[in-house]
Amino acid sequence: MSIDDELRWDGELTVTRHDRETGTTFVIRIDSTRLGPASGGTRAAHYPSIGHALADAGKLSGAMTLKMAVSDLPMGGGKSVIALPAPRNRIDSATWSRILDIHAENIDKLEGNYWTGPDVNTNSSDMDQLSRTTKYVFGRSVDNGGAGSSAHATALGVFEAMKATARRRGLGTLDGRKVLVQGLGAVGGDVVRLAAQAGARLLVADTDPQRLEAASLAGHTIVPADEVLRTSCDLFAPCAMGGVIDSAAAASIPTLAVAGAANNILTDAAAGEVLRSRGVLCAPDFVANAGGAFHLVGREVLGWNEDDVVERTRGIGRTLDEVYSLSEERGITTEAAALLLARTRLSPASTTAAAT
Ligand code: NAD
Ligand code: PPY
Repeated sequence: MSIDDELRWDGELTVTRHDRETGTTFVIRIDSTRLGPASGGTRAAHYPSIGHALADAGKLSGAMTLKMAVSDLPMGGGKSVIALPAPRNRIDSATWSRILDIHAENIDKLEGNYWTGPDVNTNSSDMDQLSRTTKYVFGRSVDNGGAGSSAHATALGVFEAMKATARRRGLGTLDGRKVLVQGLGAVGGDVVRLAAQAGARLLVADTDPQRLEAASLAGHTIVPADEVLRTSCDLFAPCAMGGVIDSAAAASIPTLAVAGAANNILTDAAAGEVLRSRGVLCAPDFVANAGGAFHLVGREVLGWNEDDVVERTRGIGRTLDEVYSLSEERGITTEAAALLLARTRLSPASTTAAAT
């Protein structure tokens, strides 16, 4: 993955900064401000190279543009990646605090063209700290005047996506269906709870033994993390990381449907084509996981209350129905159909953009 290739990205802006003292590289990518200020969370991770960090920020910010557009939210797409010198759990609190302060300075210099929020390895208390330096932050803790964690809303939206996808695939309700959830974190843990309440038989995988133990105590079946793509189920819900289904996995994964929280579940369009050719119905992630965006932007920009967030998040099932109908009518993948819907709103002729 070369930096030259990654810098030939055609989004609106890439900002990078390196902090020698902590060995951290900061990336902010603004993919689009067509519908409003760019927005998307801050992800902190240890990457193999700066090229990988740039690539991740680029793909994630593109997904945010599509998520905002398809969800009819007046925001653009952006994302921050903090490339750490070591995995997050090996960064001490003083170092982490310095990293957050530098990140906040970078965001502030963008003067509101980019608004951040929580993502993998950042949470509401990190947003609280960022907000001491910059105001362009969603998802501060409720005590600190913010909307708090977006995970519940995201999980509710994913649950709606699972139900709509199972129904459209001819599986009926989730009752009695085998649902495999990969990742039992803030979102996946809640998805498991909702699916179990709906009568699903849960198979679960995580790399964290404590999370597995809790799931086992709750009566769910544990699947080893490296067996996930070979485990038979009715519906697979990736709720850990992106890039889980490439063309090879798409050709063999023993499931009838896919709907999860992770951003960029498919590595590329070809993986979507392979799933389609096998009749595996896949919910585009930027539609399915928009509940968090409804929560953060709805509460902090649009003045919604919790009921409004729930109502809009439940609408994810209807948006997916629209996507699935379009995909059937045009004979295209569900991802391509969702892109069409998003791009209609992003097109210069659309009158729904904030700028018009
Ligand atoms: P999290 O960090 O709380 O949980 C992730 C879980 O996945 C952890 O329990 C981790 O141990 C597990 N995991 C990591 N690698 C794994 C592997 N190889 N196999 C199985 N489990 C593995 O994160 P989260 O907030 O629950 O988010 C989950 C996903 O949903 C992320 O990809 C995130 O980008 C996406 N997402 C989250 C939100 C939100 O509101 N939190 C919104 C949109 C999208
Ligand atoms: C995501 O949904 O992937 C996020 O990054 C969360 C988010 C959503 C909207 C604004 C800021 C962060």
